[in-house]
Amino acid sequence: MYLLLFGLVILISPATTISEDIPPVPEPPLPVIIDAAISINPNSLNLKSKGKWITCHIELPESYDAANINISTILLNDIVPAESKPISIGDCDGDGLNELMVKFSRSAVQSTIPLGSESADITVTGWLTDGTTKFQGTDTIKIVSPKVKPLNGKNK
Ligand SMILES: [Ca+2]
Repeated sequence: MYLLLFGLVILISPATTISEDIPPVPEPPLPVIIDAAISINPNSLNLKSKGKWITCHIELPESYDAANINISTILLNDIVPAESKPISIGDCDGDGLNELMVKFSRSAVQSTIPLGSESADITVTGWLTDGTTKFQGTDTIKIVSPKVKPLNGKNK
């Protein structure tokens, strides 16, 4: 019992001192994270293709508007930033919710995909202009690797 009381005194006294001397520092608000529907095009990536861009449509849940996405905060697989243009806003699939269309450098996206992958999860994140809401969503794409010739190259 004595030990328990002693412990309580130790626990309580520093906290009391702090609350009297130093005003509490307000913590930055945690982001509100919302799920976005991500659609990557092409959804089959041929590593031999010479295409320059990957196109991505981002649709936010109801009560959010994709027009409020802060373009400069968009990242693909945590690394690749969205190009600042071209962008467009519209409801391509006609479900009443706007999608934001952005583009990413195809070579930069490919560099995030491990060699030999047959498919890859593409995760896109970003912030809304309110500065407190973050969206994230994932699309899975197929990877078409160039055919590798056998080392000895001999035909039977
Ligand atoms: Ca839509």
